[in-house]
Amino acid sequence: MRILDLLQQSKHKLLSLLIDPDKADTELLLQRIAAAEKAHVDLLLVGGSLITSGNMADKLSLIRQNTHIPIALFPGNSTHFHESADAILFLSLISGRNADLLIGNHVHIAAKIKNSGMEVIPTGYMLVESGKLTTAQYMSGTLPIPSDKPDVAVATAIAGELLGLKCIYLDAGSGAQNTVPTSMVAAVKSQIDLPLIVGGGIRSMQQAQELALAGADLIVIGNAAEENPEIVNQMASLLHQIKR
Ligand code: 1GP
Repeated sequence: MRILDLLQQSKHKLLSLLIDPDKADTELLLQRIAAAEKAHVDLLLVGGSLITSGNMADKLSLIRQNTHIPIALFPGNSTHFHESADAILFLSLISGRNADLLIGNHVHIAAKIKNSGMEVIPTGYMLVESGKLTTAQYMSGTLPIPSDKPDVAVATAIAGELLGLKCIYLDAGSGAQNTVPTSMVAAVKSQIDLPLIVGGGIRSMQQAQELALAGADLIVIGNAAEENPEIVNQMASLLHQIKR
C-alpha cells in the first residue's frame, strides 16, 4: 500500500518513528528497528534538518534489510535524498518564507526523484513555536508560527491544501520543549481535508492521545523513543485503538 493511501484511508491513528541517521550506531539502530517492528509502527521517517554523519545510504540499507515497515525520507535539504527509501516527504516549508525550502531544493532534486520511481508525498511542512529555538527553525532560517496563533496555522494549512499539497505536517521541532498545542491541531484539522501529521516534543502517552483526539492522524516521535524504548509499543497500541 502506498504511504499516502495509508495516511488517507487508515481507520485508526498511526505512529511513526523518526530515525536520525546521526544518532544511532548500528547496534542501537537494529534494536530500535526490532522494537518498531514488534510494536507494529506504521512508518519510519529517516532524516532531519541537519545530518552530519554522511552514511545515510548505509543506514537506509541496514533499515531496509531489517524491517518491512515502510520507510519515508524526511529531508532537511536536497542532499538528503537517497533512492533506497520507499517514499519521500516532499516538504514545502509553508510556515516560512525561505524560497530554497519552498521550491529551490525541490528544483535541484526533482529529476532524480522522478527517475527513481519513488512515491512522492507533497507535504505542507509547518514549524510551530515551541518554547525554545529548535534545530529545524535555526537551520531553515525561518520564523515558526506563534503557538498562540491558530488562525495563522489554519490559514497556512488551507493555502497548502489549495496549492495541491497532499498532507500537512505540524512540527514543533525535534526535542521541542512544548508540543504543538492541541487547540491548534484541532483548528487546523477542522478546516482542511488532508491527513495531518503532528510531531516534535511528544514524550508521553497523554500528549499523544490528546493530539490524536484533537485531529492528528499520524504522530511522530523521535527523542521519546530514544530515551524510553518501551514507549514505542505502548504508544502504537494506544494510537491504533483511536478511530479516525
Ligand atoms: C521532529 O517531529 C519530529 O521533526 C520528532 O520530534 O524528536 O521531539 O520527538 P521529537
